[in-house]
Amino acid sequence: MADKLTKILILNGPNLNLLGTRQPEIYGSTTLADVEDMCRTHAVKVGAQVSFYQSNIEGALIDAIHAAKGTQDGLILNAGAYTHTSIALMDAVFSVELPMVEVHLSNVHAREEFRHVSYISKAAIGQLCGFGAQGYLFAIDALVACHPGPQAA
Ligand code: CA2
Repeated sequence: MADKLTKILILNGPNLNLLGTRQPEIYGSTTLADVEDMCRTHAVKVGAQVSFYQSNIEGALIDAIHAAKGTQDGLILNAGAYTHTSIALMDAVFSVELPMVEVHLSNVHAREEFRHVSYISKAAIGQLCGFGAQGYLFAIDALVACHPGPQAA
């Protein structure tokens, strides 16, 4: 039973530790701890096992992506502002050859032009944005749907 679970690492980048404390009109009033609780609850329902990592440091996020190879079935990545700048994070995702879903709380395409560019998207199986914290739950569903079960092996 345990090996049927889709193991997902949920990564959050710079400033997302401040979620729920400022700019609620853009990012909502849910804290990162709340988001993690929502993901844990949802994961149990859909057959996933989730773990979490947040860092404000680009290299630390890259190390976490590298460490996911061979231990995780997929990644969910909200790279924060690194989304729009980081070729290094994009390369890290390509290097581990794991399905990755890009998530943003806000609809980045309806915001400033510099947020319309995403290096992360080039390495993603898909992008979810504008759904607030719910986007992480949709991303879990997407990875569970992509993960080949025993019947597909
Ligand atoms: O919408 C998203 O999830 C973003 O990834 C959030 C990033 C932003 O740079 C991206 O363009 C879109 C910013 C995260 C900042 O989070 C804060 C949360 C609360 C208070 C202040 C910042």
